[in-house]
Amino acid sequence: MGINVSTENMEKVFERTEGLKKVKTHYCPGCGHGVVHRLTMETVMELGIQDKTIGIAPVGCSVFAYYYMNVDMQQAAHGRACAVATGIKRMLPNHYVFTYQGDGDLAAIGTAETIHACSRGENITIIFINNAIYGMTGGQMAPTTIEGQKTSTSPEGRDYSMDGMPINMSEIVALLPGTVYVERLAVNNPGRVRKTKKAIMKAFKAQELKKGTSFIEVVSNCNTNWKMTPVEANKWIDDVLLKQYPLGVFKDETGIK
Ligand SMILES: Cc1ncc(C[n+]2csc(CCOP(=O)(O)OP(=O)(O)O)c2C)c(N)n1
Repeated sequence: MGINVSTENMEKVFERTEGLKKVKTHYCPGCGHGVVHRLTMETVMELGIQDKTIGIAPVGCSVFAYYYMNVDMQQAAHGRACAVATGIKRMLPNHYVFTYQGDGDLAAIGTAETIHACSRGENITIIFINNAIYGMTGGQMAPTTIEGQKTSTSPEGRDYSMDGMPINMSEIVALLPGTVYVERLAVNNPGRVRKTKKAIMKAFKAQELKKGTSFIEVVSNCNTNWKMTPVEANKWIDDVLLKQYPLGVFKDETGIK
């Protein structure tokens, strides 16, 4: 039996941004990558900079960011996104250049590139998705995996005495004089999604000011490899993950309100 719903008097509260291509997603149901893709591209469209924006896609689940984001994109090898972004921004200083990277990409193989780009104060925006795991390759332990967290390479749970401790990237890069704006956010509830959008907007605007690097860390989920439902994963972020990764502004010298 069909249900008739009249949409005549309904207010439209959401629309796909033209900054996203009309394609089906490959992300797992519940994954935060798609949300952050949307926020990034809404920002680009609202700023009217679609033809002046260049994104750098990483390896990892977001390797196909260029299938979704309707701007010029360049793929970088594992960990090299900040180095590629540096080169592009220096050649095209009036373009808006951003990297979009997972924690395996940014904080493992790409640690050096990330730290040095931030230390040089490259005028780019780094969007860093921290899901505490290597998502794409089957859920191995990442530098961001927390104590006791079970992964495919730490089936008994991460043991700090054997595996070392997590790397809190925002805290580290905020110490570097080259960064102008560093904030850690999350996308596990609607209020936080809205805050993340504001932060991405500020990070893009900061490129106008040419004062340095903006670093936006987004705590996200990988419910598939965490072996949880999306609802459980969002709760686990609140109950457990954010204790290791507290949200907040670590540095803001942009002067942007
Ligand atoms: C040079 C290089 N080394 C290793 C790999 C294998 N690799 C592909 S994706 C990936 C893990 C990425 O994990 P993360 O950056 O955390 O992103 P996620 O999939 O969780 O979004 C690895 C190790 C690769 N593609 N290229």
